[in-house]
Amino acid sequence: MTNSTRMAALYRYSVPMEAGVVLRNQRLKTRDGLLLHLQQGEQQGWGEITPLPEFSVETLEQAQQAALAWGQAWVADQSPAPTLWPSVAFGTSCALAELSGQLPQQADYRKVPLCSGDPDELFDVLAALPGEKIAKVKVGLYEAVRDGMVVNVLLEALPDLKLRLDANRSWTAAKADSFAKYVNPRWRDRIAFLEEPCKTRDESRHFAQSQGIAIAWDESVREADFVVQAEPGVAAIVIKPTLVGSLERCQELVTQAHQAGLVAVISSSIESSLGLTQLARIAHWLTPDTVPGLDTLNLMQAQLLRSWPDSTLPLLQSEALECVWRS
Ligand code: OSB
Ligand code: MG
Repeated sequence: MTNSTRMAALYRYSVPMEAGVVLRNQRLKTRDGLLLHLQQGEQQGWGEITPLPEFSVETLEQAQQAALAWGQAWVADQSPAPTLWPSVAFGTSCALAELSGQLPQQADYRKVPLCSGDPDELFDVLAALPGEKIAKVKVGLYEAVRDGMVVNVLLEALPDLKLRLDANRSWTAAKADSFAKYVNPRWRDRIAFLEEPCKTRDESRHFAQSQGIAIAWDESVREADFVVQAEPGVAAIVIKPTLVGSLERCQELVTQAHQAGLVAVISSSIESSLGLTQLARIAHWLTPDTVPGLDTLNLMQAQLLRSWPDSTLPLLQSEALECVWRS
């Protein structure tokens, strides 16, 4: 065996979720995904391939087939054709970047805590946050008026607080305006951004300009006709690598965002701790000035292979995973 022999393995995992994690129309009982392990000589690299139900275009079965074909070609030292599925492109490119040493070790483990909007809970969470007091609240799940009042109360009660909000395109223009009506104009610049307020991009643009609340693109970033550009009222783009694709594509989006004067936020698609810690490294590498949106580990009941600092969740090793292919 020469020093450069390539070996690979693909593992499948299924980790129970906390009760009540709902994605759009579906309750997520377990998080099911794949971990790819590449070895070449002394080098090795891992990558996570975990399509997100309701968000990814590919199913886990499709991703598994594509990952297997990619792995077989890689081991045979053919240049594997670039894979089409975003989750596979992300996981394979991460494994290669670890193998080659391209992905730096240093990570940004700061959190933007995902909050329910309960002010008492948020007080405790923020008291424990070192540095920048920034939290993320999902809106659009209940009445827009109620969301507006909650946001207003939080900003009024906590003068150092900044908020990221996320409506996941749930509002009509009228609903979005009824939200804004309850947010005191004096606090609006402490909303770092509101992700995708309205059903269409044009409605969201109009909302941002007329209400003086900055918005961010998330879902839009993955649409075929999306172009990264400076626009009035747009502050940021959210990059979810598992949904976007290869590390190279993510780098390109970050560069374009920074050139346009936009913030780029690396964010989770509910990966395991393996993928999440890689996202923290990617964030430190590509977006060192921006706190990434990675507060999803606690939605899961276990960690895989690598632990997130200070997490108390049990850590499972590769022996606990199902090996679906080994070269
Ligand atoms: O809507 O941004 C979303 C996670 C999975 C699927 C969709 C979303 C999310 C998050 C991740 O909100 C956490 C974050 O961005 O801070
Ligand atoms: Mg979002």
